[in-house]
Amino acid sequence: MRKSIFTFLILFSCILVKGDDGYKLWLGYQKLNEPVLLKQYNEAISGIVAKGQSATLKIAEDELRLALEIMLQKKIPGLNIPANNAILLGTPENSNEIRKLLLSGDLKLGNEGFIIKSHKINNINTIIIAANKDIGVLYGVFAFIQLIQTHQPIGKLSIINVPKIKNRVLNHWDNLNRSVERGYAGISIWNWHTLPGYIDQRYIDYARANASIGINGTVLTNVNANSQVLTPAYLVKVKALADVFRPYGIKVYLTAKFSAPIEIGGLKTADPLNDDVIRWWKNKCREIYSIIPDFGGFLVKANSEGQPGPQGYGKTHADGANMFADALQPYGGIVMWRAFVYDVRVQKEEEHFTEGSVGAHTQTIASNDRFKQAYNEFKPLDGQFKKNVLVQVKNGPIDFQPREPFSPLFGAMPKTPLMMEFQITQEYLGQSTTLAYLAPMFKECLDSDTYSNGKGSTVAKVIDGTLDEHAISGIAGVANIGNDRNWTGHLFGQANWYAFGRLAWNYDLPAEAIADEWIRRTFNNNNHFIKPVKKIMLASRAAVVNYMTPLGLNHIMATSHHYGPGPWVSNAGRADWNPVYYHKADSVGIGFNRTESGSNALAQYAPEVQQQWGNINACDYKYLLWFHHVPWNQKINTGRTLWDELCYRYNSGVDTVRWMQHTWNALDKQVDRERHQHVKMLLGIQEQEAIWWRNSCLLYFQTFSQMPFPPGFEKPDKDLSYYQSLKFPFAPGIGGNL
Ligand code: GCW
Repeated sequence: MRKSIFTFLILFSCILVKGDDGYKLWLGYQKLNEPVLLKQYNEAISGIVAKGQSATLKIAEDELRLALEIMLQKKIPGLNIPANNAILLGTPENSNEIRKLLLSGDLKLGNEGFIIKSHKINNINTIIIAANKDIGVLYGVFAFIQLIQTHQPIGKLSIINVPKIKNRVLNHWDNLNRSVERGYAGISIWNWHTLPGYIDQRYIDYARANASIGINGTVLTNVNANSQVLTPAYLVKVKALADVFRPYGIKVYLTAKFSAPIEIGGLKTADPLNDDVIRWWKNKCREIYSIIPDFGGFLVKANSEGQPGPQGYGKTHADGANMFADALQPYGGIVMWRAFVYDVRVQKEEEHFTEGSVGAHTQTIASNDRFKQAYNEFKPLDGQFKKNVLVQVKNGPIDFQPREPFSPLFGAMPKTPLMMEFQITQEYLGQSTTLAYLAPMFKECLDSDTYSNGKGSTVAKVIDGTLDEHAISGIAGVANIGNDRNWTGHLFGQANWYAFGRLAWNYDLPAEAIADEWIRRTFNNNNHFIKPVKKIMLASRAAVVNYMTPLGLNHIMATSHHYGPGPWVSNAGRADWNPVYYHKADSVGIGFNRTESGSNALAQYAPEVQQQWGNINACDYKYLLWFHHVPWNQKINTGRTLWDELCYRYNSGVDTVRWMQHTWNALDKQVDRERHQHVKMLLGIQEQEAIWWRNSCLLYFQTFSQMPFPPGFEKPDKDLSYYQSLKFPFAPGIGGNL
C-alpha cells in the first residue's frame, strides 16, 4: 500500500513538473472536460464502420479511434454495419452507401478531397466520412477530429473540402551528415546512418502530422545537393522512408545535383543535351522508380550560389529542367526547378567594389540590381518548359526577408506553372529564439494582386494554376523541423509548420482562424488563454519587421549566419551579399531606388503595381525603402519624417515584444509549466534581441542621418562599436560538410 502511494506521488509530481514537452504537436488529444459537450458528442458517436482494407484506411480508423477514445473517454467499437450514430469511413469502391452519396451530387472531390456528412442510411443516423480515394478519407478523419478538438457542433454536418493546390511539399535543407542548412531545431530527423534497418518512431509521427494538415510531399535533402543520395546505398534508405510515408499520402522527392553524372556516374560532362548524360539520368530514374514506384521527382537548384547547372555548358535553365522532365515523365514524376538565381557575372562587373565606397557602389549596381535577376533569367524562358516542370519561385525577389513585395515573376510567366517557395524556418526572422507567426506573411504574398490578367490576378491564383489554366500546381515550405524534442525549437514554430500546411490546402483561410485552431488543438479551448495568445501570434511578425527591418529595409542581417543585425557589413565576397548594398544609407537618405531613375526593377511589375509603389509620396510605408531612396528629413505618408518614423518603428517593435512577454507571463495558470517556461524564457531572449536590433540599427543609421533620437524613446545603453564587435562563430544553421 505504502509503495503504491509512493509511486503515485512520484508519478503525480512528475506530471506536474514535466508538463508537456511539445512532441505531440497539435495531435496531443486531451480528455474533454465540458460535461454538456461531452454528452452531445457521446450521443452523436457510437462506433466506427470502416470499409476497405488498405493501410491508409487502417490508419484513418486507428487515428479516429485513438482521438475519440481519449477525448470522449469511452470505448469506440468497430462495427461491421451502420448502427445508429456510427461513423462510416470509406470510398465508393468499398461501400454502396458511399457510392450512392458521392453519385448524388456533383461533388468534384478529386483524388484528395473529402466529404463529412450527417446522413441517414435506412433511417439510421450516421456520419459519413468519405472520399474518392483512401487518402481523402484520412484527410476527412483529421478534419473530423479537428472539429472535436476545437469543440465544434457535429449535429448537422455537411462539409466538402478539396485542396486548391496539388503538390503541397516540405523542402528539407538537410544534409546527409545530419546538419541542417538554416535549421534551428537540432540536427536532421533523417538518420541516414541507421536507415534502412531502423525506422525511428519520429518518421511515423512526422508523416502523421503532415497528413493531418494535408502536406503530400517531402523533399528529403538540401537544395545545395549531394549526389551520394542518388547512389544505390542511399536509395534503399530513401525507399525505407517512402514506405513509411506512403500510407499517409506523402510522396518522397530528392534534390538532384546537376553534376551527379560526373560525380557518381563517371561521365566527363553533365551537359543536359549530351546523349550520355541524358541516358544516365534516364537510367537513374528507371532505377529509382524500380524501388520507389511512386517517387515524386526532383527539386533542382542550378546555377545559383555555386551549384552547377546547364549554364556551365552554355545551355539554359529550360534545357536543364527538360532533361530531367523527360527522364521522369514515363513514371509521372515532376521537376521542381528553382528560380532562386542571381547572376554570377555581377561579381565580375563589380570587382572595383571596395569597403566604404557606398556612393560609387550605388552607381555600379543600379543596372544589375539582384532584385531583377531571377525575372531577367526566367521570363524569356516562358513557354519553353516541358509539361511536368514547375518553376519554383521564392515569395519575394530577394530572399525570405521579414517582409518582401511579391516576386515579379508571379504573373510574368503565364505559360509556365509557377510553384511558391515559402520559408518556414526563420532564417531571417530571428531563427528559433523568436516567436513570429508567419501566416500573415504567407497570406500577404498569396493575396497580392499581380494584375497580370486584370484585377484579382492574385499570386494565389497564379500558383494554384487557375489563372493560366495549368494542370499542375505546387507550393513548398522550407521546413523548420529538426530532432529537437518539440520538433521546431521554438514551440510556436510548430504553428508555422501547421499554418503552411493549412494554407497550402486552402489559401483562403484567414491567418486568425488558423491561429485559433492551432491554439485549441495544441493547448486548450479556454477563451482566457486563446484570446491573448492569438493576439500575441497576430502581432508577432509585424513586431519582427518593426525591430529588424521597418519601412521596407531588408537583408541587413549579419552575413553568413544571418543571426542578428549587421547593417554596416560591407566586406562580403560579392557586392550583393552585403547589407550596405540593400539599404544604401548615405548622408541624403536611405533605401534602394528601384524606380525609373534607379534600377527600374519596378518595371518588372504590371502597370497597376508600378503605380501602387512607384510614387514616393503614395507608396505604402511597408515597401517604401524597397523602392525609394528617401531623404532623412522627408515627411512620409505616416505623417512623420523618415528618420522619426524609423525611430518610432524600431521602438514600437521592442514595445510589442515586451507586451507579448507580459501577456504570456500572465498566462502561467492556463498552461502546463513546461511549455509556459519554455516560451517565457525564449521571449526573454527575444526582448534582448529586439533591443539589440533597435539600438545597433538606429546608432548605425544615425551616423548618416546625423539627426537626434526623438524625445521619449529609450536611449541605447551601448555604443555602435560595441554592437559592431559582436561575433557569433558558432551560430546555428550554417549546415556545411555536405
Ligand atoms: O536563403 C538563402 C540561404 C542559403 C540557401 C539559399 C537557397 C540552401 O541563405 O542557405 O541555400 O538561400 O535558397 O538556395
